[in-house]
Amino acid sequence: DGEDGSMSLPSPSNSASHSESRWGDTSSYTPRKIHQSWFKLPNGDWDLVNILSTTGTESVVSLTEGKVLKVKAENLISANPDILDGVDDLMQLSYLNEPSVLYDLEYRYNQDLIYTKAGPVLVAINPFKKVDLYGSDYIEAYKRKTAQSPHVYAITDTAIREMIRDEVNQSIVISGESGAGKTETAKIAMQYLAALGGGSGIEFEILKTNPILEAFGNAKTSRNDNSSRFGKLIEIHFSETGRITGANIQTFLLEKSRVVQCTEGERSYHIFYQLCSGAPPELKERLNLRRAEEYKYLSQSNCFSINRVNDAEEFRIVTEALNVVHISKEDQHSVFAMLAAVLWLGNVSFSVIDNENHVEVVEDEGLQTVAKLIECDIEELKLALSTRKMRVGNDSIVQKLTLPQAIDTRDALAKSIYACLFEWLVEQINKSLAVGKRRTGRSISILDIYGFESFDRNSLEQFCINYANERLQQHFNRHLFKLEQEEYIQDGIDWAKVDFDDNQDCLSLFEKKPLGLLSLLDEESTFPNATDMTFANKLKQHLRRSSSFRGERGKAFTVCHYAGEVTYDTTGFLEKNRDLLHLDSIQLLSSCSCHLPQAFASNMLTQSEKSIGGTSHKSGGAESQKLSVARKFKDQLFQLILRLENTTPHFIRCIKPNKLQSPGLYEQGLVLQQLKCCGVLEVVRISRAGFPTRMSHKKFSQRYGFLLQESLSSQDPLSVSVAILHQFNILPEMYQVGYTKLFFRTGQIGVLEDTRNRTLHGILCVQSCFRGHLA
Ligand code: AOV
Ligand code: MG
Repeated sequence: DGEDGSMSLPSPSNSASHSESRWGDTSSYTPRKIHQSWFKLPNGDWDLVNILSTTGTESVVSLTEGKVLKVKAENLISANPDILDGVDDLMQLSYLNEPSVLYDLEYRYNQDLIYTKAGPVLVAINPFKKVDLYGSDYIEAYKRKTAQSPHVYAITDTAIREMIRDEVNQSIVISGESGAGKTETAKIAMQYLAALGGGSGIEFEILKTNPILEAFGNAKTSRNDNSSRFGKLIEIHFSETGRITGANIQTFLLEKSRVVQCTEGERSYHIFYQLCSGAPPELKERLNLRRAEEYKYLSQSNCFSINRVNDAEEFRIVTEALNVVHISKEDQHSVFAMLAAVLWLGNVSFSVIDNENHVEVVEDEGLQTVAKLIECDIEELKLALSTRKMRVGNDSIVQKLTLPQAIDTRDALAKSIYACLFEWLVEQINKSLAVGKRRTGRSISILDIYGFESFDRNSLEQFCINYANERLQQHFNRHLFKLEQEEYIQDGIDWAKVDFDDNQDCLSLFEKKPLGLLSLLDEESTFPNATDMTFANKLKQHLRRSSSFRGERGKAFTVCHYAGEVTYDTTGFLEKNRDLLHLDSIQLLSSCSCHLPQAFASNMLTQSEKSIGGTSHKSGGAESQKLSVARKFKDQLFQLILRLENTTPHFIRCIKPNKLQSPGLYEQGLVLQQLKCCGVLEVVRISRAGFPTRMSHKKFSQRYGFLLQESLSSQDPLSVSVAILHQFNILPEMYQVGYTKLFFRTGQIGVLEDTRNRTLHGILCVQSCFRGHLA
């Protein structure tokens, strides 16, 4: 090791002396990195090394930090020439391998170029800081097409144009794990749509739904300070002329358990803290509001604030937004009263009155305030929280609740009020954004769901979230791998199939009937005597043969998701899945004078009427029967995918560069894992090998046939097409002739179009000159 450590890149003259060029397809320039390669360091990172000499299967290399090593040649991976540093589409890389892709993205990331194309997919790496890439100047530049670099604006622009050109609804599907930047990306896309399609004013309302839904549906988790705890599809409608006419928001499964319990260091929904610190004095007094620290539901996780977030200021923003979407002042007050009621419910306590652990509600400030806020009779509230009416034959008896039962009843009520409030808000917003009667046109939908999650402890919430991501991954695979390749094969062109990680096995594990995770969960949820343990055992018994499933000790099991393995703890699965609210609680809500609890109650009753007739009279029939959580979620997901299938999709993949949520930190291993699990490399490989431009023989011969210099004996479209291709010397590797269509590589049709335009122009000139002479 005689090096002094000063070497970094080889000089150009140095590299020129190496004659064994491996750059077959890029020989038109002199690569400086001609003898540079990637070498994997013991810590897993890739280093760009210089090859000093090669003998047979071994090479002597010097690492960036100067050390000289002898390594096996097979451990070296080709690096791209400097000229390709930081290309904005991974398709342009000569060597498409993991380290090269990682390097390209990092090279760009270090210059705040957070967007890169991977063929048709936009890759966005979370900068975790403000980057100067947004705002009206940028929007204008993308609109005028003077800005070319990959951007959310660019992909959104394409969606608008294709919507107008093809008269087909579009979708922008954003995916990535928790904290990767999906919600921010969705907002950036909305900003562009609002700017281009604005004018009627409705666009302001659409933008203002963001702070509202984030306040009520986002919370701080250990992965993301502003983590979405619900899924969202916003469909924005346009007129024929490209103006926004309205919008509709559909939400999916809000994580309501967070309202009553959350892990150390996490927070409940933002709106609670905003209300506590931002409510003006008179509102505070009316709701008998205290500091967040004084509410049990909020204080249990020991986290009240978020760095760089001012909850009081956010409260002002949210109220303003509520005004914009036409939620009346009265309704806003009712909304805040419901929030305060939920908080005070958490402070309601019980005292044990006998040696069977039966309880009575303590009549204190908590209880009194709840009754006042939801406007119900305090005695009825006490009964609803501490007893249960049971039907025995034709008689009705009243049973006292035990302490755990009473706590569950109280928490279930709090969760229901919150979840109903969330649904009610979305409904009001939708009324305000409703597309006018004159539904003309097309739409662009933006999908932003909760990202893949794996915590130390994973429950039914993670189970549903990860299942949703699994479905979405299949949608992605279908469009970018399956449909694309099927079209080639159907039309009989010469195509070497590119393999991709199919996640069908994992999806089947969830969806198979009757022996899949979801079916078994539902089945077990209907057995009154089932426990989390019997559920776990059932899974292990029936699913152990699936390669995506692994039983664990005790009540746990592991699923091998496309994005990694997750171990779920079945504790609480059944109860959360049943999601029961006792009729006593529903009746309590309908007895309230305040219109919101009334609306919630009637909504719940309609839902249970609509549900599958299953009449389970477990504990005497005092529960409202409705669809299980998993079942409802699955139905919603199917509908979602159906809707998406009727659109032209545009995919954005968000990547989280580090787990600390901090700027400037790019962890290769973490990035690579995300690129791999969503198949970014394969997408690029397919796009590069593929033939993105297609035209039927007929259309092609009609469009360019007149350019033929020699007349043909046969006039069938195929012969004409082939003759055109020959006349224009289109290289055989640049196109393929299918049974019905011609397939071209990127850029090939351009030459023909130019000639066609020039020729047409020429003809017109000649004609007008000729007319000029005659005149
Ligand atoms: P997520 O939606 O993908 O997570 P977010 O969109 O909430 O992730 O992003 C997390 C945080 O990253 C944001 O709060 C911002 O601080 C930062 N961030 C993301 N994108 C940008 C950007 N383009 N510019 C600046 N900062 C950004 V989750 O909802 O947890 O799955 O469930
Ligand atoms: Mg989000």
